[in-house]
Amino acid sequence: MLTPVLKSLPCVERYSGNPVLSKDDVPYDSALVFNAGVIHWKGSYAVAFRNDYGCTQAEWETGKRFRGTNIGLALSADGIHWTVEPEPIMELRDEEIQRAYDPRLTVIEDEVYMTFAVDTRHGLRGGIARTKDLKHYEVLSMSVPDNRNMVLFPEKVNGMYLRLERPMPVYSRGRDRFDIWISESPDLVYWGRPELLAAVEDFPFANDKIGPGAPPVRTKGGWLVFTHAVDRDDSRGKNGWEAKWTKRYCAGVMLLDGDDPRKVLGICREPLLAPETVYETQEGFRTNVIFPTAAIMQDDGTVRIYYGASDTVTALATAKADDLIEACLKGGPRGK
Ligand code: BMA
Repeated sequence: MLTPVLKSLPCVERYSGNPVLSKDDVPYDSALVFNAGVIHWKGSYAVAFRNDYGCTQAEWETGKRFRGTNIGLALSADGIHWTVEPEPIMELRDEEIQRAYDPRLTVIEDEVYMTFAVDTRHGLRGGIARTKDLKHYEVLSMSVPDNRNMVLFPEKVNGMYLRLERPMPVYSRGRDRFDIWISESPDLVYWGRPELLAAVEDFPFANDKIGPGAPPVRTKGGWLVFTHAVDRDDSRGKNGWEAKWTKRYCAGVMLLDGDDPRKVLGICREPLLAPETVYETQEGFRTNVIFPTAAIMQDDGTVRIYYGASDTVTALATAKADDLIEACLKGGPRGK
């Protein structure tokens, strides 16, 4: 177990059948199936997942590496049991772009959007695309480098689209110290009025970086925002396939004002989910990674939280929205 020992909030329950999606469900070349966007749309659940392919753990140990990354699509009546489409839906690769990954899905005014990270020869960029059928995507915008982990709000606020994003300022903050920003757009193409929303220091269990995880969820208490929050300890050694993996990713949660999402009402000061189970701490490509990428409110006030576990499989946990709101309010707003 990594130190300091971190524990998940008692109000969060992992689904006993985890993982809900893995390479065994995928009918094409697949090794790691994780960091997946999920929506409930037109009466069924849809998941767009990251699929790294072309290398097993045994092959990795002989020096082989993944051949590529694509994005797959699966549909489900219950959000738990999935049928994966026969072919991947997206793979971006050309002279400039190396790969697109970590898709998040959002429905805004009945249109479906995907945000995704893009590795390019000139830096990491955040993309936004629109789809009519979940299978074909029109790219609307790509940020300047280095920016990653973009999520869209499912509603416009004061006529503007809103996004959370995570730029990576490498000169000004000493070492990795990456925070969550909010910005707005009239058309999802031109983005402006950026403002710092929450910083690493606001999450006491992180010392490295935070990032928006799932597109925000509206509740009667405000917007719930699920984040990842990373602590790094360079004395940590082998945690997964690589010789050294020194970071631990927990899930965090914060609450934004329902009318003015630029206002943070509270930040939970403990991890929502810390790596604890076998599939989070023992098995997989990079262990001790919990990377939330989707959250869906159920009719009974429960929130389903989908997350990548160990960069290898997709898992599910649930919590009552009221308990999460209480945990955020207890933590209080961020200090200025
Ligand atoms: C981040 C991203 C995620 C990944 C995480 C842990 O920087 O690359 O896709 O889940 O690292 O490896």
